[in-house]
This record gives sequence, C-alpha cells and structure tokens, in this order.
Amino acid sequence: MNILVTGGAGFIGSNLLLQLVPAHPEHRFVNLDKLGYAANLASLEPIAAAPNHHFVRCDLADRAAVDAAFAEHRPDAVIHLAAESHVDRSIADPGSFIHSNVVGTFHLLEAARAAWSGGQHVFLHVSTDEVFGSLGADGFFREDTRYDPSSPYSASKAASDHLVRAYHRTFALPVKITNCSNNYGPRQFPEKLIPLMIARALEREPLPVYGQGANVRDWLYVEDHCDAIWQVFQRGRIGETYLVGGRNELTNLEVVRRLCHLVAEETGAPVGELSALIRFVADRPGHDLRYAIDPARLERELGWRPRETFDSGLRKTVRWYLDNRAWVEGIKTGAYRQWIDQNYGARVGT
Ligand code: NAD
Ligand code: TDX
Repeated sequence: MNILVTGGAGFIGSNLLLQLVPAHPEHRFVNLDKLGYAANLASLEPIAAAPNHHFVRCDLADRAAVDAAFAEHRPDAVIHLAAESHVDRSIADPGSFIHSNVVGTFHLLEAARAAWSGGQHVFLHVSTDEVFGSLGADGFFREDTRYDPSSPYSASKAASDHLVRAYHRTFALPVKITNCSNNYGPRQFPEKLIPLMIARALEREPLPVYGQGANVRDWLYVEDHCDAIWQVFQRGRIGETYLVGGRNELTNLEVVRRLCHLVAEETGAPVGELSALIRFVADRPGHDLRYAIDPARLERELGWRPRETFDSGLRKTVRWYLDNRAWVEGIKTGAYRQWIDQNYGARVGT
C-alpha cells in the first residue's frame, strides 16, 4: 500500500515513521512536509535511506503542489498530521494556522476525493482534544463532547475536523478521526512545555510557568499515540472518531517539578538549584483550565493500552534530550531565539 503521511518531519510524524518504516516493508511511506520551523530532517536520519520511505517537500496550502504530489505518488491512504501546532504562536499569528490547518486540510481532502473511487482507501485525520475547549474540575472528554475551541489553534483544528466529517457525509470519503491529549517524548520542538523546560533547566535559564501552574493536561508518551494512530488506521471504523489519552492528568507545576527532579538525577545537579529557576509568569490568554480524555472506545474496540507510565516516559524523554544535545542546539537559530524573546521576554522580566 502507498501511504501518504503529512507532517512526517515534525514531532509525532517522525516518531510514527521511525516505528512504521522498518516494521512494514510491505508498505511505501510517502512523507509530505513543507519543512516549516518545527520540522527536522535530522529526526528522520535512521530511515533516510530506507527503500520504502520517500520524502516530498510540499506546502499543503499550495493546491497545485498537493495535486501534483497526489498525481505523482498515487497514495492509497493518508495519515494527516501536518499542522501548525503551537497554541502560543496561534495567538501571536493566527493566519498561518488558517492556511495550513484549514485550507491545507481542504486541499488534501479535495485531492483524495478526486483520486479515489472504489477500492480500499483510508483518510485518517489526526487531531487534538483542544477542539473541546476546557473542562472544569470534573468530567472527561468523550467522542460525543460538544466542540468549544478556545484558541486560534484549536479553532483551526476544529474547522479541519468538521471538514473531514463533512467529506465523509457528503462525498462518502472513507475518513477516520483521532483526537489525542498532550504528547511528550523525543524529537519534540522545544517550544512545548516539556522540552522547553528540559532545555532551559540544562542552561540554568528561568522556567516560565503560566499563571499559577494549576492548569491540568493529560499527558501521553508519543509512541503510545503512534500505536493508537496505527491501530485506528488499520482496524478503526470508517466515519468514526476515537479519543486517545493515557488517563494521566497532572498540573503544569507538578510536571515542571518532576522535570527538575529528573534533570537533577540524570545530571547530578542539585535539585534545589533547578527548582529555584521556576517563575510564575503572565498567563496565556484564553488558557484552558483542564483537559482529560476518556479513551474507553479505543480500549474497548481496538484493545489499545499505553505502554509507558508517566515516570518511565518522562525519564526516557529527559535522557533523549541529554543524549541529543546537538539536535536541540541545531534548533537554536535566530528564528528560535526571536520566538523565545517575543513570547517570554516581557514575561520573565516581570
Ligand atoms: P509539529 O509542529 O511538531 O509538526 C507539524 C509538522 O507539520 C511540521 O513538520 C511542519 O513542517 C508540518 N506542516 C505544518 N504546516 C504544513 C503545511 N502547510 N504543509 C505541509 N507541512 C506542514 O506538530 P506535532 O506535535 O507533531 O503534531 C502533529 C499533529 O498532531 C498536528 O495535526 C497536531 O494538531 C496533532 N496533535 C498534536 C498533539 C501534541 O501534543 N503535540 C496532540 C494531539 C494532536
Ligand atoms: O512556557 C510555557 N509555560 C507554561 O506554563 C509553555 C510553553 C506552556 N505552559 C503551559 C500551557 C499549557 O497549560 O503548559 C501547558 C502545556 O502547554 P503546551 O506544551 O504549549 O501544550 P498545549 O497548549 O496544552 O497544547 C499541546 O497539546 C495539544 C500541543 O501543543 C498541541 O499541538 C496539541 O494539540
């Protein structure tokens, strides 16, 4: 089978392809990515020469380029991960989220609709729990939870989910959707909470916690998300949605404190020195209080279970960043420093 994976040079996409390419020589994986700031070809080095992995640089916002990629590679199936993915950047610059996440998804859907008639096809759209907005102290997101996005990022992902469902109902496109909670693990761009805090703790830079650090996220190790994506792709029902999460809720402050302990253990630094770097800074506008997934459908129908605990996954993650300092240093370009100054300069100064 020819499987088009979009966003395959990003965090989740590269981890997914590193699992699938060696394990499935019977499939050909076409990795389509525009190589935006969060992409990293160094993450794909272990599979760069694999005969069943083919990289295509393409921006989904460019309709003609998407049609040309479809015509050349004739995918039987799509796993759609490409998106602008960082909430804070969507507050600073919403337009790029509309182009990539909404218009890009529309172009991909149109290309699949034009190319596929009959036969065995799947369009798996990878989305987020942020489309549901915020929970209060109780309750869980389920497949029938009402959409209520808070940020330009989550609104753009909600719009893309709606488009994907509409193409199923209207044009019988064989779609599936997953909505997953917060991922962490190797190869995540150090703008997201966990890799940002690891990178800054190693440099003894202030650790900026928004508000009082009381917001709750439901963390899942990236390889467990990748397993869920592959199981839904293979065995999930057409037209269905599956929520993915590890039943692992923590406040942001708990996460940052655990990271300080782990980095201290792994490097021999005194934990007090790292914890003293924590700063409570101006909150994110529209900051959702709590996310929590009920993954019962995925567990019941497909037998999915996460393999990592938060302790084991977080330790693996810290070790990966320690063992791959060059990967992080390669990212710390002018553009990265500019983002850090823009988002944290005034906050950490206060
Ligand atoms: P990421 O930012 O690390 O990677 C996204 C990739 O998509 C990058 O390589 C980027 O170059 C590419 N891309 C962006 N716009 C594109 C365009 N217009 N055309 C082609 N390529 C484009 O993000 P990630 O964390 O790997 O997330 C992947 C997907 O999973 C996203 O759709 C995201 O919404 C979803 N998701 C992420 C999480 C999480 O915690 N990271 C949780 C649930 C769902
Ligand atoms: O510097 C920070 N300080 C801080 O307190 C950053 C970057 C984040 N935070 C807080 C905000 C959130 O409550 O930590 C929490 C996690 O923040 P992010 O890592 O930015 O993730 P989040 O906003 O929860 O969204 C993530 O999970 C869902 C991904 O970025 C999305 O792509 C995914 O859809």
